[in-house]
Amino acid sequence: MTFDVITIFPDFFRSVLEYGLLKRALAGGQADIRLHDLRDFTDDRHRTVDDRPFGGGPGMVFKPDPIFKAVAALEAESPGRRFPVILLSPQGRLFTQALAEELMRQDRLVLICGRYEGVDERIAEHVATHEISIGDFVLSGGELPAALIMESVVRLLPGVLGNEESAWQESFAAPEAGPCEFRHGLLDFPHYTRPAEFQGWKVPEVLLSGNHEEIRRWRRRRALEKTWRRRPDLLTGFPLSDEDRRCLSALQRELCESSVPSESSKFPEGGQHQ
Ligand code: 9D3
Repeated sequence: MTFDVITIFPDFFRSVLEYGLLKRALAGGQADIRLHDLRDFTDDRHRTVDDRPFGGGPGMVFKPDPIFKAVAALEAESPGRRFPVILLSPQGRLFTQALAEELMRQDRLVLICGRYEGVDERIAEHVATHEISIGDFVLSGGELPAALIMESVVRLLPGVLGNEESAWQESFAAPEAGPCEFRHGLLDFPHYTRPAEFQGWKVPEVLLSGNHEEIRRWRRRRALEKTWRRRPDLLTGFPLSDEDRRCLSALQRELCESSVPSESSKFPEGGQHQ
């Protein structure tokens, strides 16, 4: 899969590409990431990519022409083929695992990284096929979002995770096939490793018991509990089994009867922290 990234900071991506999963996918030939300096698509001596906003206001806006030329040059490389052209912007649709799974089916993606106050709207209207945001927080450009999207898409490609199964399981398996965050709508259960006691903090007894049926039930219960407390939005529309329902009502009773501190009381000043 080929990613073409259009940016004024191509060097920004070097470290991301030189470590871990993306490095491995590049070396293994499952992914190819090409960096394009937006300034190479300007005509003036100063290699100008931005200008003042029509209508006034603070800051600068990316001019449409260099971005248009950069995308046209990429399209000219594979005439007649269509591929997604993604504009990263705070106004975009929210990036999700479902979108990563959709994008993974493409053999080529173009990612346009904006900066400053934004990008001339005609790019979103006439050049980009998708406009994507990675969340409701303010960044200063689309470079980190582009790197994030590449990471999440590349790890789904066959052969990248080493374990051929895990990518398959997460992206194609039927909902009943096994535990997986997001797709199956539950947060993960807690994980522990040795030592069984650390600083006086003990690993839950059940995990040392060797009773696999009990371990499975405990994990399911903890996943449900964490999701219910922290991300109740994920439970709407989630297919709960009878066992899940019993588990959640038991939890509800427990929380009503005892005075177990709620998740938010760890943060006295707010309450909305995740
Ligand atoms: C003054 C209004 N700002 C919007 C909240 C302007 C503005 C903020 C940040 C304009 C551009 C940017 C740069 N951000 C991105 O390019 C960006 C982004 C982000 O800031 N958050 C989440 N996802 C993304 S994708 C691209």
